[in-house]
Amino acid sequence: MRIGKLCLYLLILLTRLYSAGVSEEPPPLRILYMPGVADPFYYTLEQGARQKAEELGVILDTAAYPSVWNAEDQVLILEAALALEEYDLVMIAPVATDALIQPLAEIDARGVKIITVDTKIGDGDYRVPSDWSFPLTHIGTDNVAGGMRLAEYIAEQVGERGRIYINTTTPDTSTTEERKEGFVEGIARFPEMEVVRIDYNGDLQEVAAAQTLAALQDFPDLVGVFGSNVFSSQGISEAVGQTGLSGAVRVAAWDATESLIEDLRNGRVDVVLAQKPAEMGALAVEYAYRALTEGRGIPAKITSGYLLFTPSNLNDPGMAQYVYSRK
Ligand code: T6T
Repeated sequence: MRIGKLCLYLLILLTRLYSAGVSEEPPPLRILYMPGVADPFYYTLEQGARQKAEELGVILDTAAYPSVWNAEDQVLILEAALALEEYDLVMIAPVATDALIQPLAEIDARGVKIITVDTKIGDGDYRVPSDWSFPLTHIGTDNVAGGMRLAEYIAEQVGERGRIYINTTTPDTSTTEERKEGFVEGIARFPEMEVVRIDYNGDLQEVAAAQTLAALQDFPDLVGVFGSNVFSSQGISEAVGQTGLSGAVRVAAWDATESLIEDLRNGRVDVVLAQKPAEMGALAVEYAYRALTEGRGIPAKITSGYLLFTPSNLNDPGMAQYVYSRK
């Protein structure tokens, strides 16, 4: 009889120990989002990430939005946010390919994983071991392809002939450099077309506007201009509008802010490339979850989509969803 009771007690004890062990849920994944600058693109990226985080039970915090595009500011804001809370992973749009390598490597060495969204560090290839191959993955637009597509569109608009101006941000912003390269390559396919000047605006709209006004004066026969991101394109649109050259000078804009879509509607801009920042944000959270919660392997590079807004599809019902949210 005593043996029977002993066995019963042992069985109860083992069951309780087993159920205690099994029922312990792993703590929720904690992700910190570090945007590049305060603008509708990064705000829309955050919206997509937040929606996916809610679906997966992930805790997502956002660091303060930098007011200007600057590596020192971004690192200071990032480190301040990391000092306040423990995170499993940082999803960041690094504002400089080289300056952010060391600060992010130190964070990675502290056990906080990194995913880059939109912009990259180093050459962006995280498969080949290097000083910058530590991020789990990169998620972003195919910027070279988008640049080439806009060049083709503008070439078609101007009869495949004439002089073109490009206004972009900084030489160490991976995305806008890729767009510029794609656009230049695209224009080079048309023997009667030529890029006559490329200006860097430091991601400041007022600088982009002033530079564009100067280019329009220096090259009165310009037939087209390309802006490689939100502040470049909005600055170009401002300048072309001021000079009354809308229509005479075709404008290829990058990023579907409400302002640029309005400019497309009023004829100041001829085509707008819309990235899918919400998709970018959602993919970053989803792949962080796959890697760190589910322990699955993930690709070193994931490409999110883009599409063109043109006067002919601007009012199509399905397009409104691709306009970036206002910050
Ligand atoms: O075009 C986006 C982003 O893709 C790029 O990396 C930097 O500029 C924007 O944030 C718009 O300001």
